[in-house]
Amino acid sequence: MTATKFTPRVFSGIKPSGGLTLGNYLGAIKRWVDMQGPSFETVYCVVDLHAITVWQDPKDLRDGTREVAAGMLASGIDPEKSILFNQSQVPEHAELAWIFNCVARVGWMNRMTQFKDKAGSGKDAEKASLGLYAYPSLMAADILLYHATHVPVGEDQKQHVELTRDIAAKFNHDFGVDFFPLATPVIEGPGMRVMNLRDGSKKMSKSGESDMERINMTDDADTISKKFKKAKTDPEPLPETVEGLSSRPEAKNLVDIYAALSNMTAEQVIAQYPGAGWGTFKPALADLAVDKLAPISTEMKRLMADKAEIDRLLARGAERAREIATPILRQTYDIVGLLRS
Ligand code: AQP
Repeated sequence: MTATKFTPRVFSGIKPSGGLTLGNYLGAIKRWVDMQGPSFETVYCVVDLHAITVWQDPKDLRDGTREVAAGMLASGIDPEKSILFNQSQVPEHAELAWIFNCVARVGWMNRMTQFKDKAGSGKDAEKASLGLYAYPSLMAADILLYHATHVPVGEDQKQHVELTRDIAAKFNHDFGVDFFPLATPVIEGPGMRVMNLRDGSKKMSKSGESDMERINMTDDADTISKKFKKAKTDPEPLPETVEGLSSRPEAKNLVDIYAALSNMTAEQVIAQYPGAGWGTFKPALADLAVDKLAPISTEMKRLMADKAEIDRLLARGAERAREIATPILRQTYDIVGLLRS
């Protein structure tokens, strides 16, 4: 089955498990903004039910939900062009996730690398929540509840979108229907895997241990400059060609960040700074990042000052989301044979 009989529709989300990072911006939000337009219906979600798969302080969770929504709005998500809401206000997500828990196989979940990364192994993994283990099934529900055909995500989420396709295919096969589309992951460009500034082998995360390892969307200009200045690199200057970045993860990361922020390719960045030392490149990168992020963080602060307005926008977005989600869940119940009397 192809996705062609379905309305071209984009779904993607971000967990409010901390402040937004440059990784979330380049890997997700920046591209979500670009996908708004006549080619797709766009549905964007603050996935608070995913956040609680690890402990969240309730007040921080509420604030974080509003902050992530403010970050999306400040970056250019237009609540008129897109449906923007928080997941828990559309209970159909959790209901469809239960059905998918009964479709997905334990063996599939056991292969998910993000669970292994987050839960550790052995006794540590046993202490992880059942929700963290089942997370990919909820993510499949998020996507398929809207019959989404395209899912723009960072590279770390590729495996979960592939699992979503497996769940859709198994559901369709088990019930002999052509009901759920096989959604396509949209993963392209140099910002798809922004790495930790202190360790180029790990991705930049909101919940990483040290604040110095990430750029937060709310960091001020001095903090951004300091973090790039202290970012780990090797002693060599930038190479003359992009091939020279292989086996140099930290250097590659800084070049990729520059490329993603300036809408250039890594090749173009290297052509602009061939053989440059870090004393030249790091300040140029910091200036570029400040230039791009400062207007967003200023707008985020303005939006965050009016919580009632953010809440109003999210409630309106949830109403619009339910207009799509409710009939799809009802049809799913009918297909499965759950009686609606
Ligand atoms: N470092 C990254 N590079 C590129 N894309 C990234 N994304 C996250 N980190 C990077 C993309 O951002 C979207 C939302 O991700 P999420 O917040 O739902 O979950 P996550 O991937 O688990 O993000 P974090 O920052 O690592 O959160 P914590 O630390 O709380 O687990 C996704 O499209 C993701 O690919």
